[in-house]
Amino acid sequence: MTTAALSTPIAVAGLAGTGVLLVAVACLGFMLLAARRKLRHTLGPSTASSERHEAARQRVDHVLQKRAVDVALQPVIDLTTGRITGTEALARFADGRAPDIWMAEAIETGQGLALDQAVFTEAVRQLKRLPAHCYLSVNATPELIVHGQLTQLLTAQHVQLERLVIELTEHVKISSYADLHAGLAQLRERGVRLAVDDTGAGYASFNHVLQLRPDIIKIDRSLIANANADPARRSLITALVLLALDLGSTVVGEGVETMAELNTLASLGVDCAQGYLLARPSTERSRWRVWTDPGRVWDMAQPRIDSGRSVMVPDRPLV
Ligand code: G
Ligand code: MN
Repeated sequence: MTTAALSTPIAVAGLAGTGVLLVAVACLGFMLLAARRKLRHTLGPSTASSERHEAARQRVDHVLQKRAVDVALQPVIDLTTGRITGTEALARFADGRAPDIWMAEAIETGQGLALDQAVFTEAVRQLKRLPAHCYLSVNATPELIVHGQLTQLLTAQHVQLERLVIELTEHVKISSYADLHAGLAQLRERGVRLAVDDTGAGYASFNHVLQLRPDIIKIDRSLIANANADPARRSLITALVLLALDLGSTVVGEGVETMAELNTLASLGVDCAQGYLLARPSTERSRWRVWTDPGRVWDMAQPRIDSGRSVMVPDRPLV
């Protein structure tokens, strides 16, 4: 046998061996890929998104540990007297992101209720900074009312319950009115007032108001904006004013930005207004003192946008 004759089968065998090896490597590759995919499926999000998740969890944790949330107040003004009736507490975070974004992040990391409780606690603490003629209105989610043990929380903080208003947003769908009623009953029996927030913007406004029979109906800015130029918006506002009359509720128009909107609300019988036209929300205690001064009256003919300097006007009746 020649060398050539000998080497051919060896070469063939060699080639076949390389082929098997390649197939084996490819198979192993596929198996590894499949295993990784399966692992990713079992373990949840990819590394990048689990890092994001962990960073979010730490951010929320920091807020919870350090109580790193500030409270801005915005006055609610009686349209017939021009006097303050109360203030709404709004959460403000150091990074400037909106409270809704923080809340969504906390829900994702399983800290939704904890953040809700922390923000609520920080907000109600401000009541002691306000004089007796002012209520404090604090936003709450249905989840917080059902599971937040608010009665215990408020009792522990010695909050004057008859000066507290809880605003329940209309944006969130209520899964059980029975649970919500049970949670609210405890608070309302003790003198806490209930406001339906964002009325007219969310799910089934009228049904929500009928179910809850709130002390205060807050009309959403989406109905207020340009109501002066829109008969349909004015009809809806009137419908809410009539409903409020039957329920014995007070009506607050939210997000009032122009004189035309303010005059429209007054002419339709809305009781109170809140919005940039009257004062922007502020975290400055000195401004809270100016707003809540018993002598302070907003001149409804010229409320001026309150952008840093509070405008004091003489204490005189409005016409
Ligand atoms: O949904 P709720 O009513 O809680 O929302 C209050 C929000 O509306 C706050 O973030 C507050 O800063 C904002 N806000 C208050 N007054 C005005 C206003 O006149 N115009 C607008 N666009 N937003 C306002
Ligand atoms: Mn609100």
